[in-house]
Amino acid sequence: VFQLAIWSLAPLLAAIIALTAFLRSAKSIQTPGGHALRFLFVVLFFWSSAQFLGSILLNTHAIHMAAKLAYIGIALTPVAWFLFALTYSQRVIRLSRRAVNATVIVPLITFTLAITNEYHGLIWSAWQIVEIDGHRGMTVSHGFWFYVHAVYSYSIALCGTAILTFSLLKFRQHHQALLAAIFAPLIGVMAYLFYVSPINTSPWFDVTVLGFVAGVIILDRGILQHGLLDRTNVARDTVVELLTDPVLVLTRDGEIVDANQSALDRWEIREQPLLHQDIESLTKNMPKERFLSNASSAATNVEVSIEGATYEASVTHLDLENPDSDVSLVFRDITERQRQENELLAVKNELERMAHTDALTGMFNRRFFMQRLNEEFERLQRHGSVLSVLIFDLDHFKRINDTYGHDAGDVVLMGVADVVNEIKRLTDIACRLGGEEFALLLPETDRAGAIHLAQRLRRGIEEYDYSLKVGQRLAVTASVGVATVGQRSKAPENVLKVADRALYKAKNSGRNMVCVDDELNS
Ligand code: GH3
Ligand code: MG
Ligand code: MG
Repeated sequence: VFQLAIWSLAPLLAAIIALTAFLRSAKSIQTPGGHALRFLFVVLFFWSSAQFLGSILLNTHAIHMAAKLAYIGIALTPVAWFLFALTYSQRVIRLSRRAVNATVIVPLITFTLAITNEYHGLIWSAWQIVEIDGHRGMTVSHGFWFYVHAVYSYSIALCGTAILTFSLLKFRQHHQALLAAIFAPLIGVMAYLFYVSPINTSPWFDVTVLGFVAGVIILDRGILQHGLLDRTNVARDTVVELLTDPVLVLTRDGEIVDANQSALDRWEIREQPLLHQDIESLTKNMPKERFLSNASSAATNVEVSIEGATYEASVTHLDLENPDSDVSLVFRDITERQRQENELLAVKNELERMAHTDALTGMFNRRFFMQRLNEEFERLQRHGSVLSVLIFDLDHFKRINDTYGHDAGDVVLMGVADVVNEIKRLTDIACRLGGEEFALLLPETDRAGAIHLAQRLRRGIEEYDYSLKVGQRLAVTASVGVATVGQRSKAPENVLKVADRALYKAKNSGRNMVCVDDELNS
């Protein structure tokens, strides 16, 4: 019933390897291409085991049957290869389910025709059982459909290889995996060419399937060893792809060589694809050196504006050891954050301004005055020099309010603020202490200077034309108290009290005048 010959070894070996590979590949099922790879092992197993059976059987009918069954594997192997390429490099092209299903139509026809060959001879136009070299086997002439099948198989296998090559080119570090992808089917083709070449003198020495199995195993190793089918790597790849932050990969020359979906969705314009553009076509006026020269093994952040949005780009070398390696940019859109920060800053500035200004006159308020007074004292004690303070209070202001109304009083207060701002120097701090009482802090100003300024102020208030705003001629005057302190003053913080006392004296001495407190030694 059986015959044993050395020729059976090749398909037997192929069947064992394919089966083992299938069983061992159970873990890779989760990774892209994993299903198709297992499918490839299965169809190769069918092919090789059917061929093995055919080579050990003696019964004519059984040999025919084995040859027919082998066709399920022969016809599906190129499709399985194509599907592996397609699903492995999922981002290169996407085919619809229908298109994928359509790829098995020709193999199914081929298999059906092989099974029913007796009725039409479309696969084998003639076959005969011969005995050569003491081995019984089948020799055939091919029918029409066989050539359809052959053309289809080589075309689809070539497509698969092209897709895989293209996808691996994107992972430019993985040369070995790339070579494996190209050589895997080539080994099978070479094995087939050897089988039909004149070098091979035996019609039984068919190593085709073994060649294909070997090719796929090499591919499996090549890809697995370089982590391309490794689950964590694929997971990382998927994470980058799903990340809502745009990610770009640049060469050292600033050419964009990879972009995740988010970057494509955001920046790709139909007429101008993102890939192979210079990064400056995106960043416009920002030179690419900002990214490239800042790239280091530790991520550095570069702020960049692209199409009206502001991003913080985290820049990293892809190969930590090689400063000439590609550079990855992960962009975080900080437009909204920046807008909020600016808004908050504006609010903070406004609050700060409000906290130290008086609403009616726009002068500083008492709080700010006290703060500046303390600062000026500290400076005075460290660096010496001299400092004066004026306090002035409008005379009989109650009467103005009573006679012309509170609003008129307010207008007078604003007029006084105008006078003060007109007269004071830039470094002087003017404030409304409250009511109709004001103070001026005069750094680097001695007693004589302070008195001089106080007199100008008193005259200014008296001469100012409040009628422009109030509508009638008003007599407004003020009394001014002056205090001056030097570095060696015993209690400089008392300067306000001293000035207040001088003011009190001015009020008591008839108003509309400037007084200095005599007890003060500067
Ligand atoms: P003198 O200082 O010369 O002794 O007399 P005076 O009338 O100015 O004295 P007093 O300090 O008693 O009166 C202050 C008045 O200032 C009381 C109040 O009617 C008025 N006043 C205080 N704050 C304001 C303000 O914001 N607007 C207006 N219109 N009046 C104010
Ligand atoms: Mg007053
Ligand atoms: Mg008063």
